[in-house]
Amino acid sequence: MVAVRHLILILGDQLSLDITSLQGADPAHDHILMCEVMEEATYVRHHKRKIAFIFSAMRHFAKELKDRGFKVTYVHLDDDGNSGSFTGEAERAAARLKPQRVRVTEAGEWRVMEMMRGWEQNLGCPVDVLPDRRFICSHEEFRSWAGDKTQLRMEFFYREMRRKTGLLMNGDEPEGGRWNFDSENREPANPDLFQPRHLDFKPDKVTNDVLSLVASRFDNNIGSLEDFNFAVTRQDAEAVLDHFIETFLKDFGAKQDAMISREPFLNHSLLSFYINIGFLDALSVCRAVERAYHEGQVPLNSAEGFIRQIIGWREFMRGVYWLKMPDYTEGNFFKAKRSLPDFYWTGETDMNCLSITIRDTIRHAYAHHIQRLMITGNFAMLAGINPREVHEWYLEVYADAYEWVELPNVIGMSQFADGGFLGSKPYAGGGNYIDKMSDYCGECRYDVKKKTGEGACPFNALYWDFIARNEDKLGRNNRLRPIYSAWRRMSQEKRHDYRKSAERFLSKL
Ligand code: FAD
Ligand code: DLZ
Ligand code: SF4
Repeated sequence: MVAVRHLILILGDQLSLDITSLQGADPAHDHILMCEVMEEATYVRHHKRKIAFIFSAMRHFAKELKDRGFKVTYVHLDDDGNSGSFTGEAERAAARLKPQRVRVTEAGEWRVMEMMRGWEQNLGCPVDVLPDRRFICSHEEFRSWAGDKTQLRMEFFYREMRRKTGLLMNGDEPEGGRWNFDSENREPANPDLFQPRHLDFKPDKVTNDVLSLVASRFDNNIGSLEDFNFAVTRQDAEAVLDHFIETFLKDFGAKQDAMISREPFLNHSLLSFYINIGFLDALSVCRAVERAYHEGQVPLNSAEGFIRQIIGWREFMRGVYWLKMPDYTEGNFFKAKRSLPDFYWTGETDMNCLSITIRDTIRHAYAHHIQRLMITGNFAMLAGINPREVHEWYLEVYADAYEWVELPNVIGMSQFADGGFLGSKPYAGGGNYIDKMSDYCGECRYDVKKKTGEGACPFNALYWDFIARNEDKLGRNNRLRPIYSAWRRMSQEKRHDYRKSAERFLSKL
């Protein structure tokens, strides 16, 4: 047997030819290992579609590597001898191939990085854990930007990333004279009969094998595999990007915050699956969007709004995750204790906004940002659900969920469980907000205009109850000053009614 120089382990969310572990790789000397393992498939009970997507994408990527001449050991979930963990599989391959070194790009999740700590000893050879250069901001750079600030704000970080990448910049100045065009991105819901369709991909043989495997091995997990339509190759993911730019980007900004009953995707890109797994490079995606703007195909508010989500929010979330782990999972600023209601697993609730968002989630392993933030997230925070349970739910149900991006979005942005480290005020909203931004309320059993009592929209009382019961924690927040003034100006009776209505609702939850 020819001696193996490097054994290169590629994890399920590192499916990129440019990943650092593959840089300088030589098919003549190096050997690649990819493995489907129960530990990753079960550390939370992932949505069926998420597992199917990741396994099928991994199998297709392994084939691409083989087509390029690489020797690849691909361990299938049901292969004899599969040890069930990254550590076990790295040990087995190292014992068999006796490489001079093992190479792996750092894992996205803290949990997996902890695992890798012991590898040098277990594998009996040097292990190189390389930085993940798919991100624009390195850990060191983020740490140095964060310094000893007690609160971080995405907007300032985002400006640094604009300067660093040169995206939408004219020298030192932002294109259009402003950094942020969000004020033009809040068009309310407006159902459109001619809403264009997103791309669907028909499962091939590889995907069909994976779908059978997932159906039999993960039958009790949430979700449906029906009409599985994800792109599972890099080429198809690139087609999703092109179609997004041609078809949806123009109105991306205007429709970004809208929610429509029978339109789970609207003008969102559905690119998070493919960027997070490695099929698409975040910076290249942004450059393609910038190009469309310069060619006059899309307006600035849409291009800027989209680029901000990626070089702003996405990078910022990753920075916060690595700055704050492992303690960040424990955040519970409001000391919320209630368990996640059962309807989060079924969508069976009379609250139409929650029912639609959760049913979309079960069906597609997807809900768009404003549904995640202002429907399921908002409800959990107002109802005082334990943030740890909320975090685990989000990690399970979305096909783009990896802890490095999911956790700060849940603990920080959506639940304010970090006490305002990454957000200046909680994203809390009552029925009025949901009614303005969606068409959900028209078909709901509850009356959004009714504030308390039988048939009133529960979000109304829950909102004011949340404000009242957390006055000691939020009362001095400048951005909430008008809200607390309004609360204090209310009659004693009205305040009492709100709190009683919320109490009645919560006692039945
Ligand atoms: P678009 O609306 O088309 O946005 C474009 C891209 O911007 C996305 O593909 C994504 O890469 C990026 N992006 C947008 N908002 C964010 C954000 N807040 N943080 C990071 N990236 C962002 N995103 C995940 O990728 N994985 C998660 O597990 C995840 N969990 C979330 C949980 C909560 C409670 C909330 C409020 C948001 C979460 N997000 C998560 C962020 C966001 O909702 C998704 O990235 C987005 O809905 C993905 O759909 P899209 O590709 O159609 O996004
Ligand atoms: C999410 C996931 C699942 C479900 N299964 C696997 C797997 O079997 N093999 C694998 O390499 N990766 C999987 N992943 C993605 C990993 O959990 C992810 O790479 C780590 O969490 C590091 O971020
Ligand atoms: Fe949701 Fe209230 Fe509107 Fe019903 S009335 S859809 S519960 S916001």
